[in-house]
Order: sequence, then C-alpha cells, then structure tokens
Amino acid sequence: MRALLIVSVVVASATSRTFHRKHQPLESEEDESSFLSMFQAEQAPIDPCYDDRGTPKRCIPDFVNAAFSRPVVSTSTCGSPPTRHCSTNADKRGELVRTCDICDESNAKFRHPASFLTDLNNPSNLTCWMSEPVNSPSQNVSLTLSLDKKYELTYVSLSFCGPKPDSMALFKSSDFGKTWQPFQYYSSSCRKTYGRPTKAEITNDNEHEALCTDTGSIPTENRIAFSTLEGRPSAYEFDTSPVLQDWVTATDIRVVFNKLVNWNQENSVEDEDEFDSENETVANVPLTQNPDDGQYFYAVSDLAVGGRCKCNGHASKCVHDEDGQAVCECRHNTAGRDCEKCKPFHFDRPWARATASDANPCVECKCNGHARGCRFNMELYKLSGYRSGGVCLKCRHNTAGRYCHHCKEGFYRDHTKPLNHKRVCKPCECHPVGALGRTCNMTTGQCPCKDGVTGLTCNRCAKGYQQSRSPIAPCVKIPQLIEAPLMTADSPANTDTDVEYEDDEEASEEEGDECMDCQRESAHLTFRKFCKRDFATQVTVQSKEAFGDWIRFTVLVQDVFKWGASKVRKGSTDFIWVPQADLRCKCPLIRMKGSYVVVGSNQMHGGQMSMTADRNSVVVDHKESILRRLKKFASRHRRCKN
Ligand SMILES: *[C@@H]1O[C@H](CO)[C@@H](O)[C@H](O)[C@H]1NC(C)=O
Ligand SMILES: *[C@@H]1O[C@H](CO)[C@@H](O)[C@H](O)[C@H]1NC(C)=O
Ligand SMILES: *[C@@H]1O[C@H](CO)[C@@H](O)[C@H](O)[C@H]1NC(C)=O
Ligand SMILES: CC(=O)N[C@H]1CO[C@H](CO)[C@@H](O)[C@@H]1O
Ligand SMILES: [Ca+2]
Repeated sequence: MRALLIVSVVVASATSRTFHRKHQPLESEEDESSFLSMFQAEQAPIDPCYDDRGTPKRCIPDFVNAAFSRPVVSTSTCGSPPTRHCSTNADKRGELVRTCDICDESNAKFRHPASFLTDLNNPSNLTCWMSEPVNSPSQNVSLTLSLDKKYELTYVSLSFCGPKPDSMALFKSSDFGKTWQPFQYYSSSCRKTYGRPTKAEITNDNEHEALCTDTGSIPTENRIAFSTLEGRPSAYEFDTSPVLQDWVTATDIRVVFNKLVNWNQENSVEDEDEFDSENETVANVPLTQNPDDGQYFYAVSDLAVGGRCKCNGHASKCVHDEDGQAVCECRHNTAGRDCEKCKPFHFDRPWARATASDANPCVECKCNGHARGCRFNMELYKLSGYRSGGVCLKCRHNTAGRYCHHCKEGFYRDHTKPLNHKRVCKPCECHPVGALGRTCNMTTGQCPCKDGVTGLTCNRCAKGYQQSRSPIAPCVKIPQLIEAPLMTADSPANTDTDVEYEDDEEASEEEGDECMDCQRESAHLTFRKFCKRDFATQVTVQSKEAFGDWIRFTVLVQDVFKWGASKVRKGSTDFIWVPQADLRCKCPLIRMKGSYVVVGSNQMHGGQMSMTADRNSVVVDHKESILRRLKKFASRHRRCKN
C-alpha cells in the first residue's frame, strides 16, 4: 500500500514543467537507486537494458506526462460567439468568491481553447479550457486525448478552474479509439447517474472494472486524480498480472462530464451574488445573454496523464520512427511498436514481458547458418523442457532438420567441415547399378547396396561374390552349384559391364590366402613344371559340363608337346577336367573359346585317364612366345630329373 500512496502524493504535486523540462521520473514506483542511475547514465551512456556484463535486464522508459502538448478534442469550447462566465470559488481563507470571465475566441486575451488543457502548467499563470455555457446541468461535454502509442498509465488527473463537476466518467481505449472501456466514474450519485455502487470492493475478480466514487466536495481541492492501480490487489504482483497490465494500458483517454453540479446545492450558492471588484471590467463587457445564464460551464486548467511509454520491459526509451510515429527502441531481440513480439529469426523461445527477475529476451533460432527464417513451435518447446522451440525454415546448402543440422535426402555429412560450412553436405555418390537408390546414409554417406555389393558407393562385389553382367544382381554368389556364372558363355568373367567392379580390398586380402598365390603359380610356366607334369598341350575351349565337384571342358587339341599316359592327339577333341573349387579361385583361369597352353597331370575320370588341370597346373593364354618356350622345353625334356 505504501508504494501506491506515494504515487498519489506525487500526482498531487507534479506539474507538467517538471516532467518535461528535466525528463526525470518523478513517481516512486522505482526506488531511489533507479532515479540516481539516471545521472550515472548521463556520464557514461550505458544501455539500461543490459547489465555491465552484457546480460539482458528489464528496462523501462522514463515516467512522463503523456498528455503534455498533445492535442485534445473537445465537444464544446467557448468563444464563438463570445460568452460571459461566472463562477463561485473558495478563496485562500475558505470564503466564497464569485469571479466572472469573458470567453472570446477572436481575442487572444480571452481565448480558452482545448490546447490550454495540455500546455505548460504554470501555477502562477493558469491557462484554462472552458466549455460553452451549458443550458442544463446534465448536458454532456467530453474531452478526448490521443496518445498515439500504447502507454502504461499510473494516473489521470484533471485540475479545474472552477468548481469540480458533480458527475464525470473517465474512459480509455487501448486500440487507438476503436473501442472504449470505462476507467473510473465520479459522482455524488453513483447509483443514480451511472448505475454503480458508490463504495465497491475491488477484489481479485474485478480488478479490471471501473469503480464509482464521490469526488468529495472539498471546495479548496480543485483537482481530481485517478490512480490506476490504487486499491487493486494484484498491484503488488504487477509483473505477473496480465489483467492489470492490460488495465493500465491505454492509447487514448476520454473524459466525459455528465453533470456540472448537484443542482439543488448550487442553487443556494447562486444566491450569494458576490462579484470581485478587479473583474468588473470583464463583467461590464456587454453580453447578449443575462450574466447569470453563463454560470454553468466546465473549466479545466490541466489534463495530465502520468505513465510510461509501453515497451514491456524491453526498451528504455521511445523515439519517433521515419514516419514520425512514436515507437519503442526495442532491445532484447524484440520488435514492434511496443516490443510486443520477437524480432525476425528470434523465435527459439516464446515472447514474454521482461520482469524484475528475468528479462525474457527473445532468442535467436539455431540454424547453423543455413536458414534465414524460423518459426516457434510450442510442442517442441515443451518437449525440450522449455529450452528451445525454434524450427528453421527453408534450410539451405542441402541441409535439413529443425536446426538445419543434418543433410537432406541424397546428401551426406562431410565430417571434415564444421556444421556451419556451406559445403558440409555432399551429394551421395551411389553407384547407378550397385546401389538400390540414390539416397545414402546422411551421416556416413553409405549407399544402400544391392545383395552382394559393398563399398560406400556400392561399387564393389562383397567377399564371396563375383561380378555378373546383370544390372539387377551385379554381384552374385560364387557358385557352389553346377552352373558357374563365371563360365557361362554369355558372361565371361572380367568382361566389360556397366560397372567397373573393383575387388573388395578386404575380401581380396583374405582371398589372397587361398587364391592369389595359386593364380600366380598357375600362370607361371617353368621347365621344372614342364618336367613334373604329365602332359603339355595347346587347346581351344569349346564347351563345358559339370560332374559333381568337377567341370569337364571339351577342348579341341591344337598341339601336343608332352602326353604321358593319356592318348592325346593333335587335332582331336578331348576333355580337360578341372575341380570347381580351383576354378572359383581362377586357378586355373579358363574362358570359353579361349585358346590355352595347358601343362597338367593325368587323372582317372569315368574310367579313363584324362587331362586334368587344377591349382598345381599351368594354364596360360596361347602366345607365340609361350609356344616357342614349350617347343624348347620339349626338345630338352630328356634333361628332366626324375
Ligand atoms: C500566461 O500564459 C499565457 C498563455 O501562455 C500568456 O499569453 C501570458 O503572457 C501569460 N501571462 C503571464 C503573466 O505570464
Ligand atoms: C450524457 O451521458 C449519459 C451517460 O453516458 C447519457 O445517459 C445521457 O443520455 C447523455 N446526455 C446527453 C444529453 O447526451
Ligand atoms: C546411418 O549410419 C549410422 C552409423 O552407422 C547409423 O547409426 C544410422 O542408423 C544410419 N542411419 C540410417 C537412416 O540408416
Ligand atoms: C480577484 C480575481 O478574482 N481576479 C480575477 C480576474 O479575472 C482574471 C482572469 O480574467 C483572473 O486571473 C483573476 O484572478
Ligand atoms: Ca493549462
């Protein structure tokens, strides 16, 4: 209660001059330290919206008389035609004194325009607005003041030049005059005039309702001040009371005078016809009306509206923008005329008014430099434990996700680059034949490979698989069964396909153990081997057939260099038997229609001694140089050691 009482006292003593000449907060909503900090701010211009470590803190514009020098629209102003106004007031000793005045719009000395309501309020030279004489005590006159900006008001006060009116209402608009809401009623007959009880209790439930009070007919007191928060329970939790925050918010103020005097009371005063000698010249001005007719009028010397430009705790001052509009100079990443929203790209947390304990700054969305827009999502914000609710919009640089923190489909993360790098996402390089699709794992770049295919881009056959010509199954299991695709006529191994499949490094290393050495050996012809093996022929492969673990090649014998126990004839068709397991290792390597020099051993097959080629045999492409060597070996074969 103490804080609000102080407000009332200040209201009573404040003048327009002090508000505006020094531009200091006069009211005491804030403690003295904020008053003193104003002067510190003048020495070293620090931003009051941040502390000395740069942490955001609540800041508010100076307390001002928002009405000062603003135009007031009146429904009735005297002076055209000139009129005579008389009123009876109490003087300093409390004695009633009747004074009369003239109102003439065309004479600068006798003007009483509405602008006098908000001019500099000099107590030693009061300037008064006066209404036209009212013909009946219930004729309404209203004054409308537009603040052109949302303010949070502490009080509205009216200083009268004559007697206070008997009944008047204060209204406010918070939407620039579209709708109006009663702020306060004053009347000696609240129930009768406004249909409201005189002494209503303000509870937590009706804090946003206007009350009606008697102005109290203290003749010496010619001021009415309405304190917006006085007596409202939540005033002490103003920070957390949206109801009261709305209650004190206004863009326009309207005063409606509904009844000048309590008619019966005034009649008795009227009888004391006491004129002040000094004002006789005025009284002598010829008037068209009976002097007494002019005694009913409203006269106000000052309309003051104490408050702060509404910036929701996010600005320390209001300025004029390019269009001349009053706007808050928003801090804490807020925006809008009243800092009532977050500025673009700062939607990671919901907007909130700053409080004494938390400045509630708006927080930039985290998009790793890949997006320029974002929006707030309440669900995600809740899920994050009220930490982050921003969702980046239109992630660029092939990124995707809430924070543009992973790569979009068809791209994968280049881990050598920081997340905010423009080229952090590389296109997947999935092999058109080896991969199942064009989308790779966004973190590893691994393409989805077809069965038997391996490698980051699916460009190799996996261990135990070999290349086929089929684009559907580019790698097939090395045959355990009869039909060895390696040997099919239309699929010779190592023939060009769309894919150039390299051997899997790992696989070939392992295969090396079983296959590599034998491959080298089986292609290497030496005199020693010529001696050890049973036969040496030159053949052309014609067809093949499987018999259990064996493949039987039908060959045309081109030449014979050594024959051992089998009866191989030059020019005849014969068989060469090869174990399937060795063929799989390409030891020996035999292609259909190929022409080879074969140096091998004779073994029994189907009851006959037959040419046999296994991993210990030599099978080499038929070449002139090889044939020459063989002929040489043959001529020397007597030198073979047994
Ligand atoms: C009083 O105020 C009026 C209007 O501002 C001005 O014209 C007049 O000179 C003032 N009179 C004195 C005595 O200051
Ligand atoms: C004056 O205002 C009161 C209250 O708003 C209304 O009831 C009354 O009709 C008005 N009187 C005139 C003459 O407009
Ligand atoms: C991508 O690879 C990582 C690491 O191997 C794995 O944890 C993740 O599940 C993969 N993502 C998809 C979509 O397969
Ligand atoms: C004594 C007295 O009331 N004098 C008044 C005469 O009228 C002028 C205005 O015209 C007032 O300012 C004086 O106070
Ligand atoms: Ca004035």
